[in-house]
Amino acid sequence: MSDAKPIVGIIMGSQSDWPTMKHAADMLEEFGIPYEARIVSAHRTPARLVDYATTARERGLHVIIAGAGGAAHLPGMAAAMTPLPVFGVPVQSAALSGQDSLLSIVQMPGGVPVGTLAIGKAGAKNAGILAASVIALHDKAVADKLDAFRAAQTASVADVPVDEA
Ligand code: RP5
Repeated sequence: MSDAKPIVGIIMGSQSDWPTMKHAADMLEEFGIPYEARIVSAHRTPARLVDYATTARERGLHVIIAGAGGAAHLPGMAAAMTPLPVFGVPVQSAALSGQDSLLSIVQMPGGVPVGTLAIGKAGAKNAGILAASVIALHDKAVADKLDAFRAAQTASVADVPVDEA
């Protein structure tokens, strides 16, 4: 994590979410975007959530990535308290494999949007890339890195499949 002032906030409901949410952080690192990562639980630390979300914009954040599992209220509650774009990552749960997390996050009532990603690692990775896309609108260095990332990804795809051992 760099010492620069964070412009993306990654929040998660529990320490147990970090192995998933780290994939968002990894993408932000790749694009050179300063971020912060915090445990903020809608259920266990509601006052921390209110403080985090209500001060996010004035502290200089541009985007919030929020990951939670199970009865995953964190992204929606954060979105209720900040005008910043909030991207929600459904963390894979033990009981219902993250389908509970997904439905909890995606079914926001009209008027309070949460951009909802896929369950688990892919969702966290894409949340990081999506946050970079937002930052890239006004940051040429990030835009160039994002273009390079996409070009490398495209170049990595073979034309013809091969037998694998
Ligand atoms: C949610 O409950 C968290 O986001 C986490 O995904 C899930 C389980 O949390 P722990 O019991 O592992 O702390 O609030």
